Amino acid sequence: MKVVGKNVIKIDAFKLARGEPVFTDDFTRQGMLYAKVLRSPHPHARILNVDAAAALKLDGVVDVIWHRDVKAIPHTRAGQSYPEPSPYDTLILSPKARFIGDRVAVVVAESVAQAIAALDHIVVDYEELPALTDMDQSLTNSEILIHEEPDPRGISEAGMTNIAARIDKQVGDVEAALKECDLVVTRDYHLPRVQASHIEPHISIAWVDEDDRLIVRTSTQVPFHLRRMLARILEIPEARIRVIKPRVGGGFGDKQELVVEDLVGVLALRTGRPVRLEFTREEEFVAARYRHPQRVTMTTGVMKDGTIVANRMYVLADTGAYGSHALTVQGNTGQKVLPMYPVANIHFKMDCVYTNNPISGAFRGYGAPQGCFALECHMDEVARELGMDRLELRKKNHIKLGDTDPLSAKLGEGKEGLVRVVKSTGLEKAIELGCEAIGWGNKREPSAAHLKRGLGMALAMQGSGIAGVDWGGATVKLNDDGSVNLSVGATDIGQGSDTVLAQMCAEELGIPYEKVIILSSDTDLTPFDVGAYASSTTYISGGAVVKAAAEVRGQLAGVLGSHWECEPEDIVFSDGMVTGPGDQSMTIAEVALFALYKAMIQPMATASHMSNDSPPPFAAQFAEVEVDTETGQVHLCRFVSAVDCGTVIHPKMVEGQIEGAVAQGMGYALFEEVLLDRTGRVLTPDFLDYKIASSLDVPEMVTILVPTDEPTGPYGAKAAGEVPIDGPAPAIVNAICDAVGVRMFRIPATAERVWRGLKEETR
Ligand code: SMO
Repeated sequence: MKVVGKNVIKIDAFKLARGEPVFTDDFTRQGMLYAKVLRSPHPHARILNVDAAAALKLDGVVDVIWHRDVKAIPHTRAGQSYPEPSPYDTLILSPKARFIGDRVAVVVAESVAQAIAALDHIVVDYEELPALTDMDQSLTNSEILIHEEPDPRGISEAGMTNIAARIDKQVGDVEAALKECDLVVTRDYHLPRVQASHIEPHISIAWVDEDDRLIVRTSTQVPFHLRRMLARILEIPEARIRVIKPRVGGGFGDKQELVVEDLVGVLALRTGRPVRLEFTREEEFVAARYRHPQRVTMTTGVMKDGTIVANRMYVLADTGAYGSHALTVQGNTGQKVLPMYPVANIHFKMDCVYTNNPISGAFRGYGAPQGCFALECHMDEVARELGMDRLELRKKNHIKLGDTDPLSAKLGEGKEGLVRVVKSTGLEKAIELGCEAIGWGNKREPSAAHLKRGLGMALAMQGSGIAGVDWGGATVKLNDDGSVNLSVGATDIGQGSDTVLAQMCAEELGIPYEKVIILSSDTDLTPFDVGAYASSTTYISGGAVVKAAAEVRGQLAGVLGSHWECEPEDIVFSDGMVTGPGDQSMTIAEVALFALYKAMIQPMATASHMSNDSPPPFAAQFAEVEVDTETGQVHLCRFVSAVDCGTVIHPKMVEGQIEGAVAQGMGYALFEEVLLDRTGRVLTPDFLDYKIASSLDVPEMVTILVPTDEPTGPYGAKAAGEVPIDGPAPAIVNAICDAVGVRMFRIPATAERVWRGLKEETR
């Protein structure tokens, strides 16, 4: 291949390096107003009245809205395909506040400072209600109900309990199987609340244009879902809405959600002026989304020879005040994780409960990081109790080529009945190469007497899009000079999808990469795409690009076939040249001129692509740590990721995805945790108290790509964006246990927690 698999220059590299105005924030409109949200100081309270008279008298204040001013149309803010599997439990502005930080009123003013000043002058009359901030209490308590709406579509047991979503699915018979096992191991694993911490916050600008249309320029992963959702909740036709996604500075799932767009939309329609709303970092911690905190109970039944007979996973998760992604994230905790060991008896059960805590949602891995942590720590625990090598236990039981994912038929995300069969896997090879790179089996000496060294590993799998649900469109149009316009609904959020889609387009047309001009994610100008989530873009949107480009190539071959009097199939497109079976040959530019001015056709095609498959990418990840036996401090020395993402379209960008995931996964393992007090107030709303890994923290990282050829993927590609986030936390925690014999059932494994564990060990 000429372009696919090459480290071409990232398509937005130069404009970013030059600091061009590419982000939402770089854009302004004349007469723009600034919005600020007044947030609830109470975890649970009725909003009886809002008196904005004093605020409205202040300089520059244009408007203040609260729930009386907007129509109550229940919806979900989760950016998912219609019909969304998340409960319709949310209003633009609600008569009830359900967590400290919930929206109460919104101010718009001529400046940010004036909007902030006005917040203090709004008088709210609250009726405080008892609150639930503990998920165990929420599960059993039916006195305090967080959601009691009359028509809460999609809430599992609305009006009776606080359960937002539940799943209970079984393959085989786990209870019976456990009775036959030589050993049964049960453990609880505790996962913290963590924030995606994308550097660009949520930001949107909306205005009504000269044609009376609402234009929303926003930092999002889901422009087309937003258009659909906004039309419904703002009660204007979709035809009157245009969503434009500029360059996005990171999303990680936190922007697979309608977080601010409804407010700028409402206010632009009300005031007739452009309105801008940008979250502060504090608001990101209070009012954006978290990876769901969970407690995962794993039970594994195993025979003496290490054959796993049964696996049971029970998940209790905290969705916070609203249920965005409650069902599907927790579904993935089982569905994307348990198939790693495709045993005959699997039971997956989960309860996801409302609490009066801030809202959980999508965050890279979408439930799998929690499940993978539990399962892969548990495999080490099972191996230890069995007296078997932990690598051998995994090798004996992990999923192999041709194996069926036993849960997929019962647990499709939104679509049941699609059975997943592994058609490509590099997992064996990844394990082998990863072991070699980390030096598995010959631990190095610690660098000082008070330090102990340990090695840990974890296996991970994910999906490539949502089978039977995700789809995208692409349009390819050839220009006079042999360049092409490629327009896609797919959403580049910094991960580089514009680049890989342009590469695939160039490859298919046999033209240089530089000849592709890509436009993505503008609901007026590009075809539909579900957006950037579920690791779908390379696999799903890439499929659409390849189809559209192939069709344009076919059109050109047809035209040239009659001109050259040869079979279209015998015409070859390569390196910007088009050659026939004889000595006929033209540059792609000459072909374009011929098509446009002689044949008088516009070579152009639009294609759609979906897949009933979601082939898993695989990862084998390995950590080497040093633990300070005096302080409990863990130093991550080296981290090895061996990843099978099918055909690698752009090696450097995949390595970047993997290294970024290791940094994020390291934070999850060792220091990231959003702390709340008993009332659900965020105690760590900034980067002073909530630390993410910086370049000084990250270890030596070794990244090994283990390409396979996925038969259902474009050029054999699978996904890469999420799978490498799953393994770091369990690999690191397994390494800590290997070093000092302390099993961390709760992450992050802070120095204090490890130190406490060490004290207990020696007692
Ligand atoms: S966590 Mo992603 O937006 O599927």
